Amino acid sequence: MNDHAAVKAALRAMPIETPSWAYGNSGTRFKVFAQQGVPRDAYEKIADAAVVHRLTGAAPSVALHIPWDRVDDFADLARFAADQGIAIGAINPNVFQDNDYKLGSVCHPDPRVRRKALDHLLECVDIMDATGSSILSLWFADGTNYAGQDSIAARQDRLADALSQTYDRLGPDQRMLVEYKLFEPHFYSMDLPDWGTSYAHCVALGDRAQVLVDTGHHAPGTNIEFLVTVLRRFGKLGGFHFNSRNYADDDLMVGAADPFQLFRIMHELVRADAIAPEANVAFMLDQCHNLEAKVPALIRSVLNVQEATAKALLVDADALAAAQSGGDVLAAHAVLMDAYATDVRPLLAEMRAEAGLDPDPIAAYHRSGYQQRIETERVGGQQAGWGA
Ligand code: LRH
Ligand code: MN
Repeated sequence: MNDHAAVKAALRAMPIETPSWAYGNSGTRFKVFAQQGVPRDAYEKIADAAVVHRLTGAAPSVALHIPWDRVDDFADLARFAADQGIAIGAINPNVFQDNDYKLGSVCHPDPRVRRKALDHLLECVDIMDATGSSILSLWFADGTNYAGQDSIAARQDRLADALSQTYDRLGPDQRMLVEYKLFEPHFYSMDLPDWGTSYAHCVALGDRAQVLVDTGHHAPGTNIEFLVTVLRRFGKLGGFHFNSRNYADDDLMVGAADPFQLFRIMHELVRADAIAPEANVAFMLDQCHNLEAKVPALIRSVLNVQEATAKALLVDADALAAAQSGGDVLAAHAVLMDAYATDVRPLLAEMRAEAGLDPDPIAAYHRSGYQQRIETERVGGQQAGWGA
């Protein structure tokens, strides 16, 4: 069992990347409820992300989404981020909002549309060169709504072709993470519906292509920690888009809807030595704060990941191994439940205090007056959102 010092050391070495789009307005097809103080551009999103890092000490980078975060000078944006104490992380292309992409982007039947989508993916690698990012985070909305609408096999060929051309463009220190999603926005087939399809494409591409697991993208009842363990075993676990859900891709705060599932996932990662930086697993959030204030919601989310990870690091590995090899089902389960039932908040508060941080980042945020300041200052202009 890891002692408290080892738990704190492991958490201090575990960065959690926040998503720029979670700082902007978001909603559902029914309504997007705009919030006061929401950023108007990538610079303001980065300023908010820097506050999350300043208060948690655990969110040193922010992922961008293009074109939502397009700026004239990405190198300048990276310099601004550095001045704020954070870095620009994964670059997410967007080939799901242009009218041309109705029947798909890289899987579209029309080669002209496929070329347009590929050019955007390649442009995003150029942006990675400018920002110093190492991850190209790929998600495709591509799919069909009715049987027969298009050839599933032909679309796979088109997908493989675009992925391979993009892979060839990557620099030596860059990699691509391929995200999958069971359904939405298409409801008969998605061209990357599950971990198996993503895994197969990544194996075909090479070492610098790995699978991105978005925890909201599975069929209800899917044992995510199982697929994570298998992907890790084959060296294809590239990273996560953490969030939580009750029904579909709800994009709620990670650990809110199902904290026990998050703990089980982190437990398998700890067992597989996949927490340490050298494991190169990217821990990223992908959430939408449709009703709640955005910055404190992201602070809460970072804390939720830290709490689940701390509990997982406190699992008595020797007792667990003994019970498992002895076939003692109840004892083995009890070892895990003991760790899960552990209140790790005092340990994490201590870790923050030792790092010169406020033990309670949420209270610190409210005391900072930052929310009032951005609500007062950020008046006028176009609030950031998904622009759908
Ligand atoms: C798709 C997704 C993908 C992003 C988007 C913001 O549902 O998870 O990762 O591009 O959300
Ligand atoms: Mn995602």
